[in-house]
Amino acid sequence: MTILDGKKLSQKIKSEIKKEAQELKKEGITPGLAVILVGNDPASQTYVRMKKDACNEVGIYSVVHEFPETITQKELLSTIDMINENPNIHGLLIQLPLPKHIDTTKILERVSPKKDVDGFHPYNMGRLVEGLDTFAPCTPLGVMELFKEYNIDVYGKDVCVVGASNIVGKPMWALLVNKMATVDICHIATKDLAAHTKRADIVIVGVGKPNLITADMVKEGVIVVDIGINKLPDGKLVGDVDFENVSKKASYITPVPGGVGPMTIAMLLKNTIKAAKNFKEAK
Ligand code: L34
Repeated sequence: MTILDGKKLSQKIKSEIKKEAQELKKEGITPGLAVILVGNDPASQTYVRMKKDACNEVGIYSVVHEFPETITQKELLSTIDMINENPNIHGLLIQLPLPKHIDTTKILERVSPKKDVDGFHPYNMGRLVEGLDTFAPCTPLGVMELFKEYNIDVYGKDVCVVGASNIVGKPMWALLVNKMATVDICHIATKDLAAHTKRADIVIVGVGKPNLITADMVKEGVIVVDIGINKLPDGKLVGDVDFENVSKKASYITPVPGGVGPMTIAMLLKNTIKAAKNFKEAK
């Protein structure tokens, strides 16, 4: 059993990105990222702080726009318009989830597709499905990067993706199908989840339910990617997979923490560099 070590790979990617940021600076462009954070959800605050720290580490300029839970949709839209116009900012992300009174789709559609480093704009999602150059969402992109690092070729493999969200499951499906995997997407209405996971060469799960995937649900030698992040009452961080038992059957498995999470952040940096390069070329 090999651990898919996202923490280690993210460090390696960050050192490459640092060099690219330096190159861009020599050419007169400091890559810049803006993050919009609404409300005071502790997990969102943690992730945004981690994103800012990662930017500092690699030499990407970053600004966090923090707003109270009570911000209106109109105010949020005008902030996005302002950032879209700012030539020093190449990437913009709105940390999710947003408060209930805000129409998330409307907000995400306002982000310039050129600055959409999260890849959540329908324009970029459409390009992703068509296999065109685009910004792919950071979490599924990080999973593909882990596969590449460990020489896992998804061509012709049976992959089961558990979770059909717009930010994880659906873009994960697109990235895998574009690499010629056969992909099952399972979700809350799936009749027999185990029937799907059992026949899969690769199981990728991002639902937010501790111990959803147990050892009896996977085949011997399976590759398991755990995107779930759950905080137990005692403060311990776990994924959606019963790691202790599933790891005994797996050939490769990601840990939580230290698996997909750090890769998400590394891919955000990568997408920001890409946005800055695109900006440079368009000048
Ligand atoms: N717009 N909203 C937008 N983009 C995103 O890409 C995200 N996400 C998800 C929540 N909302 C978002 C993130 O950034 C989840 N997420 C995220 C990012 C990083 C980590 C986890 C989730 C991460 O690095 N986790 C660490 C543990 C961190 C801890 O100690 O809490 C890990 O090792 O898994």
